[in-house]
Amino acid sequence: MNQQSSVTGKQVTVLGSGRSGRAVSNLLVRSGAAVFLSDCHRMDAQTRRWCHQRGIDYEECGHTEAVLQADFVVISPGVPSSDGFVQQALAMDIPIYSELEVASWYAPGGPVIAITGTNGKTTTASLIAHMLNTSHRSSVLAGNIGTPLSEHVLDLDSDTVIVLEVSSFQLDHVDSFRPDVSVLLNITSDHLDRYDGHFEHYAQSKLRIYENQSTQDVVVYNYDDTLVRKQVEFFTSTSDVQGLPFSCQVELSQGADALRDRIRLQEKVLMSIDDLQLHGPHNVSNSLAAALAGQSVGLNDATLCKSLREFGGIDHRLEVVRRIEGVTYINDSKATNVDALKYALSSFSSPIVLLAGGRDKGNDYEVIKPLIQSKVHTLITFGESAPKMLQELGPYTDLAMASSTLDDATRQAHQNARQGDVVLLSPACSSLDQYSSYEERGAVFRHIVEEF
Ligand code: UMA
Repeated sequence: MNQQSSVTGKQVTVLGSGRSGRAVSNLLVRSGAAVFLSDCHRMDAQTRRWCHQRGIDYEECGHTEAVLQADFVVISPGVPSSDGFVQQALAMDIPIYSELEVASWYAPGGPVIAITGTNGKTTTASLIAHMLNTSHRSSVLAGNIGTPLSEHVLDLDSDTVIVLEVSSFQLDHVDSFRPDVSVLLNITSDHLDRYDGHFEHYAQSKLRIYENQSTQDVVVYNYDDTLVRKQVEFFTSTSDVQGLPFSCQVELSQGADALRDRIRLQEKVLMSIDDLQLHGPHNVSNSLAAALAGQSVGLNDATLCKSLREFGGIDHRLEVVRRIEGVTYINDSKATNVDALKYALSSFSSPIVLLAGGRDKGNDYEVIKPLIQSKVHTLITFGESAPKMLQELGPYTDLAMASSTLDDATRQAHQNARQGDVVLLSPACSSLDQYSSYEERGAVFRHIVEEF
């Protein structure tokens, strides 16, 4: 089953009634399927009403055997593959698809650009969408960034460029998903709690972004990430897919590079690195990736340059909230893993008061100890992981303390910051111990800082 036409008359179970689950249920019902929506928690009244209005059967407060009465099962990104019923469905040969897979069956035929990576995918996807807007190309930005593709896909024209931020969870159950341009930014440790502590399983999931690509398709990849380079170069050497590398470390005869203050595309100088609106070394990489993806769907150099000069970044990612008495407050709530914290610390030359903590995802803090030692004078941890982070990272700073909440931690930071410091919220953990999302956590931080 990999075509929308095969959906009509089918019995489909959808696991999870969040944004993805509701959007894909709607898509399936509109295609003539009978949908059974199952959630492990209580649904709110609005969702129950929504189901009644669309003739969707549902169960709440737990998945039951009923989910197995299906021709296929669609899984929301937040539902782990280790779930007992997912395992039973697999044992019974009931196909399991991610929401992204199902939505992709309905893509009307315009180019699809799919971006994945541990870090930088939201910024890169947003930058590509900005480039397309700058050139007045019809485009839609969807996926892990917040709006599932299922929500949009029936309303798109055949020339609309679909820009997708794709998470490993969304790739776990793809089957025929085939982007025209895939972008692989980097793969470092994240979400190990979902992959039984196995980095290789997480990496394999990310690499699935290009598994169905074929002639005339393109993989844009980070040449500086050894794992990514080896895997993609093996794939492109054994297929008709074109590999387009980008690097901030070596000059490349094909692809994009950024060295000695110049950004080059296919060996031609595009602009100066200093002209990028985005800051930080990781954003130079993201800009190269976006430029190659934009070029692959026909954008010209003038459009790429203009967009790279204009694009100032996204909310909650190294966002300057306010400067108070010489102290700069930065909201990097989107940094939900150790690598993202590493990028954030590398982006500032000023002394740092660091606010970090939340729900630990099996984090290994070893890699950031040298950066903590050289850049952070005060560490304030908060949330569920506060004791672990204090114990592991505290010895590498002048001052370290734990707070139970972000509110307390931010006030402590305000008291301890000196003129010229950066107070950086870059948690390295998910927000789900105390908030519904990293956006909510970032908004709380902003609000506290704005009240100072
Ligand atoms: N649920 C079950 N069974 C389970 C687990 C959860 O029924 O075993 C239910 C929950 O009770 C809840 C629903 O599933 O009702 C939630 O589903 P979900 O967690 O998949 O959330 P969605 O609202 O569908 O949001 C998802 C992505 N969430 C996750 O990947 C956890 C959103 O990414 C994404 O924006 C959205 O689809 C649209 O594509 C968020 C995220 O945190 C931002 N992503 C991770 C990240 O960026 O690191 C991968």
